[in-house]
Amino acid sequence: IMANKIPRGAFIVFEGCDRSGKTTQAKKIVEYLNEHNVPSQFVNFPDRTTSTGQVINDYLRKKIELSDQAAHLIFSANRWEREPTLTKLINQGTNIICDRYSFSGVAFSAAKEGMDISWCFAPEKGLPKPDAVLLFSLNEEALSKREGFGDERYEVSDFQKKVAENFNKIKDNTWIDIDADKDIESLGVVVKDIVMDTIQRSQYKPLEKFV
Ligand code: 2DT
Repeated sequence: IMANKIPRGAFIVFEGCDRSGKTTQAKKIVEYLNEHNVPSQFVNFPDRTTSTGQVINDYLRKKIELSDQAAHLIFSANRWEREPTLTKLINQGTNIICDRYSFSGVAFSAAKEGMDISWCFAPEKGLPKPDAVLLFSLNEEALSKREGFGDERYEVSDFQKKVAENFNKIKDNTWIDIDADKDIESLGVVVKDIVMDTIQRSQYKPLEKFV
């Protein structure tokens, strides 16, 4: 019965605080997969190239102010803007390695006064649910040894601490904790194993949605 079914791509999300190395790892694994003829694409959120993305970019660079709720919903709209393309790519067999997703949306917004997690999660319902979430974490000592933050909104260590706490609140037992306190190569080995395994086990399962 399954004879005609083509394997779909896996949808894998890399989450964590700034400076954890997740972007480097996401790009590196995509390069590796494509070199080995496993069609894969790097995607990141916020996608600053779309129309909502330009507003987000101005907001993060503090060129404009938005209410916390409005900012939150624009980050979510930015994902919905990309959703049709993402779903299509996945169903056609491309693996998506995604640098930040809905969880960053919730963890960052809910780190602000008066923003609660369930309100923040509501507009994410219906978006594709990742097959794996890798949470990159650094302990405080390791974090302090890495180069400093830039000067975008949110790049402040007290705020990042709240974000880290939120990631730990929203994660479930399917998330994979990655201790990011390793060199690029060693971390790459850990990531590769998880990604290959996820691609394998997701191939013939339907892509789920957030409920
Ligand atoms: P980068 O540094 O990765 O470009 O992210 N953010 C991200 C949110 O507040 N909400 C979201 O939905 C997403 C995806 C995290 C820029 C900043 O935007 C934050 C850091």
